[in-house]
Amino acid sequence: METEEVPMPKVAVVVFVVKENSVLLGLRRSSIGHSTFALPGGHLEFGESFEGCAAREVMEETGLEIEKMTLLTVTNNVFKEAPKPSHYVTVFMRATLVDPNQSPRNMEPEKCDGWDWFDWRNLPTPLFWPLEKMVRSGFNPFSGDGDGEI
Ligand code: 8DG
Ligand code: MG
Repeated sequence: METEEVPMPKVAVVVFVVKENSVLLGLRRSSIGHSTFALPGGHLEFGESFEGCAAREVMEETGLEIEKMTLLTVTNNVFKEAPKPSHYVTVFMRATLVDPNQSPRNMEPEKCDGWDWFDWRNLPTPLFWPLEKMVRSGFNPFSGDGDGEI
């Protein structure tokens, strides 16, 4: 079909899973952002809520069960350098663990080298550039919800 040839923006939902002062990041193996640290997340499915997508993607990628999902912000990201140029409207959510003692598992090793907790004040490098851009702008996923900025 002719319309399939026209590139379209897609919607992604990604999640700051927070635990104390840390967030969960994984080293990407996908072509977009290969070898950079990124949040768990993926494509919004037809008919899905942001909260539902956040819970599903975090479970699929890390095995973690999350709760208290809230919408933080949305950014517009055009990946011109990717093998196939792509454009994502990225919805950033925040969530906490149902069981704070649960450890992440690397459920999709073809997409990620592994998950770990990183202190927000001491993030690893390089960060996936949409995340890097937010950090540089002063964005803080811990602020504005009563939990206090760190
Ligand atoms: P799916 O097919 O399982 O639904 O998707 P995925 O394979 O898990 O997709 P993804 O690449 O992890 O996420 C989709 C897009 O979201 C990604 O290509 C670009 C955008 N994106 C950002 N920032 C981040 C981020 O920090 N983490 C992730 N995972 N994706 C991000 O703009
Ligand atoms: Mg993903």
